[in-house]
Amino acid sequence: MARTLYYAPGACSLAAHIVLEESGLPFEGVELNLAAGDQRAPEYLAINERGRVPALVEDGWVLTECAAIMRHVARSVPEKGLWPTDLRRQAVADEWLGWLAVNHHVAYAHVRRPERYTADEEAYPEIRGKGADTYGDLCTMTEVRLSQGGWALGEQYSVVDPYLLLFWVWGRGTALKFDMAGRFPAWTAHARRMAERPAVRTVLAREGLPLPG
Ligand SMILES: N[C@@H](CCC(=O)N[C@@H](CS)C(=O)NCC(=O)O)C(=O)O
Repeated sequence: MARTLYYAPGACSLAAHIVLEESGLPFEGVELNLAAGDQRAPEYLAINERGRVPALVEDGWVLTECAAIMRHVARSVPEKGLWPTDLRRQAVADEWLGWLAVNHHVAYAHVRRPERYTADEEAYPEIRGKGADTYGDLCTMTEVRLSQGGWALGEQYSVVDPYLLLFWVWGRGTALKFDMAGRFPAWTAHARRMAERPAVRTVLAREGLPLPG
């Protein structure tokens, strides 16, 4: 099967990229430059009319939305255990994916893309500031959830963990510059454990991102 992942370095596609690498499925990665507007090029809009990454294409079939791609890839390789089999564990995995997608991602969008939330450029600093505060609050809640160590679902590594790494990377990044190790030590320990995984190291290197330190 021909399988292609459209991604941008350091974007939310990072999580799907890691899950695909963990899956062991063969795929081609196509890198988009969001700053240059590749996502709005007609060739890409023909794949994802929303003009966003990630997009996964399997033999011409297109799937978008990070969480959906991660679930689909994980379920395609049940032997890897990236998606739990136990019903309640599945529910908790869905709980994590939904919570992260509608809270962390949206708070971060206020920081990076204030133009989505107001037409008034003078309001950008306030929207960015409030988005950063909200992101910090969400990080604190994440820290509490991860304070018992292990992976998001306990002993079982799953698709939730790469998604968590994405939001840790964004917290560390230039837009937020959070002291992740100082403020969120349990989450940072999780990020460091992630960095021991060969698939994670491969993808971080491919996307030009430093390892969690
Ligand atoms: N709900 C989508 C959001 C996708 C999204 O917003 N992707 C961003 C990168 S993190 C993007 O492509 N931005 C390009 C733009 O806004 O022009 C998902 O979870 O996949």
